[in-house]
Amino acid sequence: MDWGLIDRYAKSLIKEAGHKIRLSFFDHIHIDSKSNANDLVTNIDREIEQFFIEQIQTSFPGHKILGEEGFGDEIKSLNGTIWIVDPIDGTMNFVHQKRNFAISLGIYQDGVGILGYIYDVLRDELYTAKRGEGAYVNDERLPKLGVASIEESIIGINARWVVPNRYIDHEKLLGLIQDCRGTRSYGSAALELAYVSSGKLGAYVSMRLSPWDIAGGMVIAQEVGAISTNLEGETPSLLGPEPFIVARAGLHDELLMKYIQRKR
Ligand code: 2AM
Ligand code: CA
Ligand code: CA
Ligand code: CA
Repeated sequence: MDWGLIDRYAKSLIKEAGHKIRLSFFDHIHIDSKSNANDLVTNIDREIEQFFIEQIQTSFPGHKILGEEGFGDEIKSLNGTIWIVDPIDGTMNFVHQKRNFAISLGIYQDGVGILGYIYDVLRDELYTAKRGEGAYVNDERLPKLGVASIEESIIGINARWVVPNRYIDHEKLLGLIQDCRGTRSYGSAALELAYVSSGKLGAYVSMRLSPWDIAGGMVIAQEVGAISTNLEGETPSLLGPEPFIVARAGLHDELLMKYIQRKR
């Protein structure tokens, strides 16, 4: 497999998709809701996903594609070459703020993440990584992450996980809110993964993320030494929704041992 070629192709697709999204700001955007009133999707999410799928299918007919909006293949195993794409991660931000959203893409070979991309469309910042060759934001290399304590870390977390919820013991999580330096919620899982990888956040925690939210970011995180798991400390399966934690090495252990426990 010529991963260099695939990498160059993926980057050009993402840049073109980003350009299309920026142009869409001048058009009327049609908004629908999916699983609930706050779970939004627009015609742009669908059009961008279809753009990726048509291009990838034409150029790499043997590859499979998993996309959030369902235009790709039905994926039951990670065998083969799979492109996992979220055309707009942070749709609510796209609709309400026209910023703080990203395109996320991960390319996996037999379950192993080879290439990862997160494109902050409005800032024109492309986070990339190639397995074993490091991670970058645009042309700048991201350094390996050093150690940091909870007390000196900013944690990315949505307030909905700190109120009673069906996934975790929220009172333990309140301890984390008290002990850490501060919390942020950006509303785009992909960007929050990019921020952990580039040292802007110590960790990011969410109780329900899907493969397309994390597939690109996990490849980037791995290259800077950040650890991505579910609540059991296992690598996410990328076959369905799961709780997700990404953090610097030492922080990750402390989060799972002390603060984040599955509800019994
Ligand atoms: P999305 O914008 O692509 O749907 C919001 O906190 C983050 O969680 C976004 O990255 C969002 O991705 C993701 N997310 C995953 N499942 C979601 C859901 N059911 N409703 C809203 N956001 C969801
Ligand atoms: Ca969505
Ligand atoms: Ca998403
Ligand atoms: Ca999305």
